[in-house]
Amino acid sequence: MIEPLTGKVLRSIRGHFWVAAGDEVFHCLARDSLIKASKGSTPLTVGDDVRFELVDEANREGIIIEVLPRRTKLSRRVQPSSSEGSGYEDVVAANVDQLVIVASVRQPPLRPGLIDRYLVAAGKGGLDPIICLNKIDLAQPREVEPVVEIYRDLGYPVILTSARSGQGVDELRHHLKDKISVFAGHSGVGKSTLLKQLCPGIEVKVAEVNPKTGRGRHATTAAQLVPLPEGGYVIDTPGIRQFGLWDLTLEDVQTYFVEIAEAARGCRFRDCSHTVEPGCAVRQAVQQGRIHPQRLEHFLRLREESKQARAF
Ligand SMILES: Nc1nc2c(ncn2[C@@H]2O[C@H](COP(=O)(O)OP(=O)(O)OP(=O)(O)O)[C@@H](O)[C@H]2O)c(=O)[nH]1
Ligand SMILES: [Mg+2]
Ligand SMILES: [Zn+2]
Repeated sequence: MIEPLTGKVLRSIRGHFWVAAGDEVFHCLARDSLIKASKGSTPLTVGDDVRFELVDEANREGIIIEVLPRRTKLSRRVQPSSSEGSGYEDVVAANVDQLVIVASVRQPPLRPGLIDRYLVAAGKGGLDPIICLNKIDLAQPREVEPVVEIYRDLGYPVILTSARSGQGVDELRHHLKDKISVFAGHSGVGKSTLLKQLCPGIEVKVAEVNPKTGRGRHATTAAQLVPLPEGGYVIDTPGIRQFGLWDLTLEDVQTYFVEIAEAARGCRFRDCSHTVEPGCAVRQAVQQGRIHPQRLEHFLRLREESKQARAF
């Protein structure tokens, strides 16, 4: 009997997994018990480290028998099909070091609310966030500057790129070297086009944004892990329409809006809601320009969402 091999899931499509081990890629299925044990969450995802047994060595086919513990994960909430229940957890990628939040400044338009959601998801999942504002060839610098300033002031790396002209791609490459990073964002923001710039010669599908709706066309349909020429990996993911946070608690919202968490320590009331109370240090910081009003708005929105999620 051959010892099981250890490998990394590169791609997962409807119960089929492509697992890299050494220099080879194996096509694997998963043992039924693994699927059952996952209790509705994603049993196996891109980036998972797995143990598998060879079924057919010549054809490089195997069966996954164990998923090793996940170091980090990027999860999202999938809406339930009926109004009952709170949906289920979709683990988009596992064992990733960094979340590259890709947004475009135009076509589709910039949506800072989504950036703030992803920052919470990164914090919860143990990933370091990087914000990549793409398509800067389509905007004036002064349109982008206010957004750059919000996030740089918070200490997050913000990279301005044009996957079309190549501007900023070297800086992005520098941040990705020797790390495992996942690209996430709306459809059409240019995730796959950036990947093409990073890995010349790679074959990935990209599609024009619909000029009528300004929306992407969901060119990428499954996540996949791609090695970078200079070391490290990138996981390209399908664009999302909405990003629901899985298992969002009040504490998460209070922790991962870092500047609000810090200012809140100065509020007169410990359970201050930062809306109407006297002596609210958060609202004061907003008035003094130390916290961006939009961040407080998104904080309040996500806090509401966390309460609703608990109500199920
Ligand atoms: N002007 C301009 N267009 C870009 C840039 N980056 C990507 N595009 C275009 O935007 C469109 C969408 O790009 P994709 O790379 O398919 O976007 P995606 O984020 O991978 O989209 P999904 O796979 O659907 O999630 C394509 O027509 C690209 O050529 C850029 O920096 N500037
Ligand atoms: Mg894509
Ligand atoms: Zn307050």
